[in-house]
Amino acid sequence: MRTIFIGLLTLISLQVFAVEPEVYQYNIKGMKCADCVESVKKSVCGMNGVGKCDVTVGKMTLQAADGARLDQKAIAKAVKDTGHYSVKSFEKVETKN
Ligand SMILES: [Cu+2]
Repeated sequence: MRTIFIGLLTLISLQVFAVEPEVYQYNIKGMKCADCVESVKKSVCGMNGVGKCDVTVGKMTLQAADGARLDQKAIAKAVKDTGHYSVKSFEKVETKN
């Protein structure tokens, strides 16, 4: 009986802490072609805390790696340091459970 109770408690707390990784979408200024996409990919997709990384011309979607959060300051800096690009705006994408 006690074991079942503890098992149930564990299950409940796991549900509470199983946070979906956050997803953000970015508008990026200055991107014009596939080379721009490659450059931005190179500097952002391998960053610490970045899981899924999808880059198209002018747009980027990032999903945080498991248990990590996206460091918006570091991401904006990485985009800027790539060359003539900058994060114009970004917003959180609602993910369904
Ligand atoms: Cu380009």
